[in-house]
Amino acid sequence: MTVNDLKHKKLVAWIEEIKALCEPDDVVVADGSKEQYDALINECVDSGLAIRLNQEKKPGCVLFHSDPSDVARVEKRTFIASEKEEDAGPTNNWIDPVELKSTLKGLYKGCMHGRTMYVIPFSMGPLGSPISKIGVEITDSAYVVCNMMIMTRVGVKVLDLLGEDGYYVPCLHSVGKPLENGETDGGKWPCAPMEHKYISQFPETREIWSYGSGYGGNALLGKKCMALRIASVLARDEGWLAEHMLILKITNPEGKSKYVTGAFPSACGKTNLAMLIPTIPGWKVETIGDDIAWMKPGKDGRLYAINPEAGFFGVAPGTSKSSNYNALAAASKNTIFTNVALTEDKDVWWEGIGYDAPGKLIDWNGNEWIQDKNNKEQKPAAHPNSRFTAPANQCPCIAPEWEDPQGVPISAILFGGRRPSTIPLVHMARNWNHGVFLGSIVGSEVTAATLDVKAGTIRRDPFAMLPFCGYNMGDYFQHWIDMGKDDQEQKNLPKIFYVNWFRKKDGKFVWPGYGDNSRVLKWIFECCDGVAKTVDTPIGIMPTIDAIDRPEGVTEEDMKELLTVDKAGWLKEVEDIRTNHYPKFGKHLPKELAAMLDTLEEALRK
Ligand code: GTP
Ligand code: SPV
Ligand code: MN
Repeated sequence: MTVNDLKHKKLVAWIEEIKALCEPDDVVVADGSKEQYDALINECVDSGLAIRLNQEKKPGCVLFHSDPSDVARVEKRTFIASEKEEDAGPTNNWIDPVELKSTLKGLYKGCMHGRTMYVIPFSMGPLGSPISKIGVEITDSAYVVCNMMIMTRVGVKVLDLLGEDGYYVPCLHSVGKPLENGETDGGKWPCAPMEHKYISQFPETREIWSYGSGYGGNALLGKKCMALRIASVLARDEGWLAEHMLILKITNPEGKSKYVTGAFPSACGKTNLAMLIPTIPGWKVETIGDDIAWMKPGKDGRLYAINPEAGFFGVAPGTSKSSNYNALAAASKNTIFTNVALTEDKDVWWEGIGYDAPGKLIDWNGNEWIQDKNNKEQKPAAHPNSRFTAPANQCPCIAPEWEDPQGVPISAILFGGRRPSTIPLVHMARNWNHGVFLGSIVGSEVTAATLDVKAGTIRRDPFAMLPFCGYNMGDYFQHWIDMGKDDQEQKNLPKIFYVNWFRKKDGKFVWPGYGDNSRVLKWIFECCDGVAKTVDTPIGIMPTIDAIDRPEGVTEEDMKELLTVDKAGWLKEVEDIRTNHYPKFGKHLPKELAAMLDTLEEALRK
């Protein structure tokens, strides 16, 4: 498809403008067809950028190895370019939009030399749903086009919906590596050096300009840039919520179902929870989404959620038959792998796949790699943030209603992170505002999903949205408070919980996690029905010690540790929030949250 086939005048004008700026060799429109996808993948294979995997073991699958400098989101190079710095708030990087556009135009000038410019019309959310939004990404990366074809709904149907004058969010992307006449990438992943990478959001004009990276959330602009950073701004203005949340459906042995969303920071277990196989008999979990939820109030006062994505961009390491059977099944065909290791028979392997490396591997850097289990210092064969891009409809546990344009009604919202101490396995907020308080204080160990912040350190990541909120985080807290102003007691709004699967003792996880998290989901289910065994504590409502069935290997002693309020630890928490976290927001911090902190401290000191 070419630009001549397009009927949308404004879109055509934008494409011409970008073409004149970036100077590509040619322009191709993504029509969403399998033929086009296959042809693009073939090009990547022929040019040496991708390796076709063993078609018996992994039909329709390929493997890409990125540049070693381009392996995850780059938070220090991510910008919210609002007109006023205050509107970006204390947690975002800010550059004046006029200045940033001028810098970027300098970089974009001629940046697509020797490359094809692709135009990708895409829908976040089921086509035509009242909750969905349309975007158009311009990119010079075939890898990005193929990933977008899995992660979003792409092509002619979207153009039909747009018509001649429909609204779309313009998303501009370049890997930032122009080619000289006759030069090729020579099988090397193209990207720009760190200081030239810019992942820019312009919240007032609702534009995305990304430069210099070809990886994940930096480059697949429908995902974090549009469905979270720009969408969070739209959500604030239009009265809904755009969140970094999984959506699951849970059904009890009597056949009664509820829908639950959960916000955990990157690489903290959303995909795993969304697809878990319960270890308690008779219970069933199905998936609606694994990373992003858009929630809108319905006429009945309940919150209805859709998954704006159409695929999973999931963390590979740690994914095994026993930890996440469903993710493996979803990624068993028609999947793009990035930065995992390659076996001799052209299959994939990664740390935590559930079996030893079968012979000699090629690691994610392209080097020979032989497993040495005695060498604790051995570098991993797969990058810790290596990923699979798999179509959601290939997931065996995808819920039949996952594309319902109306969304699904949410009963519970979970917050959580990786906390080796202090935070118990689960507690429930007393009311909506208390739940917002819990979301606002979430802390977590940083993971490999972020390139430029040291992994392992604990940082506050409110609502798991720290890198994804498109405006002042204090105003975002206020927006959450406002969403609950008429329903504090949560007659219709979801109940809110704080969970922690990551408590450690002697360096080992105390709670087995994964499928056993269903035991906690069961208690949450019972809380929603008002039939759970609960006890009131200074931090909120908790399960009694016998309310949650103990999994194998968890002693009564462990359970006590998981479910006791660590008063000293929580007082340290309060202190940190009071001195380091909340003051950042200044007058933007809702007074309700400051009051919640006082109430918590009083209760802990009693
Ligand atoms: P993003 O895609 O980056 O947003 O990550 P995510 O939140 O979807 O995380 P994911 O489910 O991919 O899990 C990340 C890592 O945490 C994987 O290595 C998992 O094996 C591990 N993990 C997930 N759930 C649990 C759990 O319940 N317990 C423990 N110990 N590890 C878990
Ligand atoms: C995350 O980091 O939260 C992800 C991966 O889901 S990325 O799409 O790269 O943002
Ligand atoms: Mn994520």
